[in-house]
Amino acid sequence: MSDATDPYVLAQAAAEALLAALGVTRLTTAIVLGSGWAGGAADLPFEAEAQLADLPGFSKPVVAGHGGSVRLVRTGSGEAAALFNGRTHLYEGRGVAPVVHGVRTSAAAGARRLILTNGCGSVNPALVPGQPVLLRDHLNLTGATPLVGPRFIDMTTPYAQSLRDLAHRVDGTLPEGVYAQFHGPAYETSAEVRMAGILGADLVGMSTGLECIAARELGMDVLGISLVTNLAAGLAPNPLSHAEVMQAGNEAIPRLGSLLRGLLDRL
Ligand code: 8IG
Repeated sequence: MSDATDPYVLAQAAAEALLAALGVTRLTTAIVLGSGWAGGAADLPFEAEAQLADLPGFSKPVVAGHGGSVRLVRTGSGEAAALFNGRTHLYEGRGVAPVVHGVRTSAAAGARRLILTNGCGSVNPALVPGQPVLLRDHLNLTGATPLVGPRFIDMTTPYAQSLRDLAHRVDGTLPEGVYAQFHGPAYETSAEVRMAGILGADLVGMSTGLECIAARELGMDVLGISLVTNLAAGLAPNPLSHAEVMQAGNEAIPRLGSLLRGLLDRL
């Protein structure tokens, strides 16, 4: 593979551009905001902002409600954290490398921890719309992987216990669940939702798992938090709509805001 197309080399170039745009020399933390999370993060004070489309290897997100910027925010101990508003999804058809480019860029910029958030459907009737859920594990049902070649990384504990403990200290009521990543963009059939439940999933979505794999390869500690925005297909009386997803996000804004603030404060 030539340097020009090596995703790790591209991430290094993007990291240099990102650090220059944000005016810092390194990051310690990256946070990716998924569907429904932007409102919760809107009030976090930030010191600088860059447009993703201006950085090597990034393109503008295509979904309404998925922004295209990255902000510099501070942890409680004053460390630099990059807050990515929006992500590239596998269903956009650009391949896996663009899906994990933000993760690799963050790692190349020094980040050792990654907080991945998403909006998702619930397969578990106890997890209702508006509920944030910590990921305990995931099922990668995409048939894809960001890793190429003999990169036999350990995935026994994809989501760091230390970061889950931290999140439980922020909010002692947070449940944990297993997230199944589907390729999308179609939502699941009722049979696929039943399948996911039988396989051990509590949540279904279209992100996060592949990014977690890319982060683990680079030694990052990962925290995954899903916002349940809808009951998975077949569990609700009405068909799924993107409007319902946005509405659940809007109603959860205060809770997601204090969760993000509480996590950052403790880092
Ligand atoms: I937001 O019900 C959101 N994203 N696969 N299924 C899948 N992805 C989702 C869902 C859902 N809700």
